[in-house]
Amino acid sequence: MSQHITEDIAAKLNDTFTSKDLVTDQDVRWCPGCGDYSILKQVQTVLPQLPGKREDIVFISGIGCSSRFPYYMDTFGMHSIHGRATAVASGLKMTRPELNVYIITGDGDALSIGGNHFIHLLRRNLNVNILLFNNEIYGLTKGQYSPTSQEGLITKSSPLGALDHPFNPAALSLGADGTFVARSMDRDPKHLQAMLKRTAEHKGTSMLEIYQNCNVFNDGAFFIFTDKGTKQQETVFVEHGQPLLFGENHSKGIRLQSGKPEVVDMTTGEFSADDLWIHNEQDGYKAHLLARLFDNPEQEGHLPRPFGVFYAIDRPCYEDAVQAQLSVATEKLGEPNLDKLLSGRETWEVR
Ligand SMILES: Cc1ncc(C[n+]2csc(CCOP(=O)(O)OP(=O)(O)O)c2C)c(N)n1
Ligand code: SF4
Repeated sequence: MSQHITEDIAAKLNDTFTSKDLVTDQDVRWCPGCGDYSILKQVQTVLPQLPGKREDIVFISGIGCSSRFPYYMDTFGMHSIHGRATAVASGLKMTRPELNVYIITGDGDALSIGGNHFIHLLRRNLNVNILLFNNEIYGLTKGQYSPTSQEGLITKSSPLGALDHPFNPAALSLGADGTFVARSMDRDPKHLQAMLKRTAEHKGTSMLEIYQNCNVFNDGAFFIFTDKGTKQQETVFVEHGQPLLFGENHSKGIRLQSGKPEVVDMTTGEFSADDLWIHNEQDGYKAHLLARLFDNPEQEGHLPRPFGVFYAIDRPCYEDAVQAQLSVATEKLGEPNLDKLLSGRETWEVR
């Protein structure tokens, strides 16, 4: 009886934790004012609200300022190698599918040196969460341009302006057949928390791109989307089943005319919500269109930048398929026997 009580209490303790339990004793080494602080705070706020034990959470990162994240989370974690958090997380998830695995990566880490691993993880659809901190710069190595830097950006490695055409991480993820693609920002804690919850709930690879201000090497890259003065005009927050409305008091809408997005004025009475593009997270074609609303916000006639869950569909996860295949093979051939395999009929002698 007393043993039962102890076990019950232990189970309860394991299941219950607060944000404070996730804070480590490490000195946080990000620059004061870095957007990473907000992301850390929102993750620490959201995780205790989700099902699952703290002991089952693992944060795996690559290399970069953002990749210091596991040091600041009192969970299991690993600061791995540049661009390879995806590979390490895949291996872990294959062998311990019950774990709740997060990949923390930067735009340089994920899309430059880790680009190949990134797309293959999305196509395989392992059940892991990617938090891609996009600051459009290499922060840790002191300000070289990255694969998401805007054309013409003056950096230490592009003193005359970057010539590269930038990646659009959401479009890239959809192109790699990702099953969950979303975007949020460091300076909107409420939205970021909501997106973190959706990311965690999705079974399959979730890719959450988070616009993150690097106030030292690329300050203000996203201010047009985050500042009170411009945010309403420059962003559209998409929600499943809801029309695409934006601007002050939802004064503007987006409709699709022959498959092309077009901004309409909602104040004249000419258009109602029924005329607008209704967001459907399961519509892959429209998700691609949404991800492509990626104009330069400085240009005349540009479309607002979308935030929210662009796409969320179910597709079997890789680790489940592997387990199923192993079960069939074991049923057919019996339990694997490594000794037998090694001492099979074909032998070699090394002299
Ligand atoms: C194999 C290898 N190549 C290059 C580097 C140098 N390096 C360290 S972090 C980094 C880029 C990090 O940029 P990003 O992923 O955008 O992260 P941030 O620091 O901006 O968070 C580079 C190139 C390295 N550590 N290892
Ligand atoms: S260099 Fe930029 S990304 Fe890195 S900690 Fe400083 S502000 Fe943050």
